[in-house]
Amino acid sequence: MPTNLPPEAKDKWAEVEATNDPKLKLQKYQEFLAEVPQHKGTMKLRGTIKRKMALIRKDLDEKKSKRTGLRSGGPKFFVEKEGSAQIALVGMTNVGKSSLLAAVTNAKVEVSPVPFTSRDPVPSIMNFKDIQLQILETPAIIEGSADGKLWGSQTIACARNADGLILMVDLTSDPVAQLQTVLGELEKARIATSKPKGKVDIDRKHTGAALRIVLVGKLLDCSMQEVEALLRSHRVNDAIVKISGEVSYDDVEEAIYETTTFKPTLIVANKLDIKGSDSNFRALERYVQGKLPIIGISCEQRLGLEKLGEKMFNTMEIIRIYTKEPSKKDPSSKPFTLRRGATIQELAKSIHGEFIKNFAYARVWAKRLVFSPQKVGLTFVLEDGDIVEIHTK
Ligand SMILES: Nc1nc2c(ncn2[C@@H]2O[C@H](COP(=O)(O)OP(=O)(O)OP(=O)(O)O)[C@@H](O)[C@H]2O)c(=O)[nH]1
Ligand SMILES: [Mg+2]
Repeated sequence: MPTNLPPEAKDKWAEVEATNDPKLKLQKYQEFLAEVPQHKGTMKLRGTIKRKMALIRKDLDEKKSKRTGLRSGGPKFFVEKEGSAQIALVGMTNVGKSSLLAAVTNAKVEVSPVPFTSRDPVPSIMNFKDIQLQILETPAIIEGSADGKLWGSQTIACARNADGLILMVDLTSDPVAQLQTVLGELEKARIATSKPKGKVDIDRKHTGAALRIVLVGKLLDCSMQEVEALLRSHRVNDAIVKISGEVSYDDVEEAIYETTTFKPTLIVANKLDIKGSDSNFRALERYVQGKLPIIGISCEQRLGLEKLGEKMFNTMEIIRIYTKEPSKKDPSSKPFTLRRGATIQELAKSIHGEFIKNFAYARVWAKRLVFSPQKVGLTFVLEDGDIVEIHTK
């Protein structure tokens, strides 16, 4: 949906982008917002700005409390990542988020029939195979979370920062409606749960650097000239804009304000123990049509929990690589974890930057290879369970 911003708003946005001073930025956001007309086409944009302002305010508060030596009592927006992946657990209230955390990790959280019990993100580690997954319970989502209602700014910040999501629904009340609400809020916050067909990256440069548009893909409904005119009308005159995959005019306009981020998502449908919930589960499956993975569980009866680790591992597309030193007989028992499609290059990088510079070749042991070990180069695509020995010059 087009935002149809007036030129005054576009000028203000240029001022927002031009400053890195948090206080000034906050003020510029406010001024920008005052110029944004209130209609459906700008709804997402207004939400984005409010969230960005909340983040800056939070940052400023923290700095102030550090200076004064007082402990920051404010809400947590970011939780440090641990393990192979940070997975934000999102859902409406009372769906059983805390119950799940308590069931699969050693977190001490409050489970209660009272709505909105959890008001702060709570991280906890779940062991799976020989790796660890960090699950982060977030405050409940309601309609309006993306605009900052209740603890929305926190939940959205956690979801945007995480590597993936568990979207939890309660099977004792309409799960499709819950799914729609949560997906709606995520969408407003420019969090995509399915792999986007295209991507727009805007890398702003200093004044005078000129505008360069690099297209490696296809524009769906506009020409390069129109894209350039759009960017320039939003005062994007000095930047490298990378467009890859299939991208529409609206996608380009959205990227000016905030890039859409994709999070692999697993739907977890809880309370399968309650009578009648199986028909709700089937309705949910019909609605989702296989577009997202779903798992039915009961935290209370501990049903289906044994499948959760595997489902998350697959959804997150994690692969485990066991490295071996040339002088040693056995590979390390602790794997490096990467994402599906990763190559020797990414492995080398995650072990040590120096490895790439001095890389000679690697040897790989894997069941799928006819001969193991096989001598390979940096572009070799790894799979879960591969054993790799890197040789340097
Ligand atoms: N029958 C049944 N009840 C459950 C199950 N899981 C959780 N509950 C109940 O659902 C209620 C809410 O559970 P919580 O785990 O606190 O839910 P939450 O999503 O963390 O809720 P908030 O943090 O308040 O948003 C509690 O009364 C739980 O006992 C389940 O598998 N089956
Ligand atoms: Mg809770």
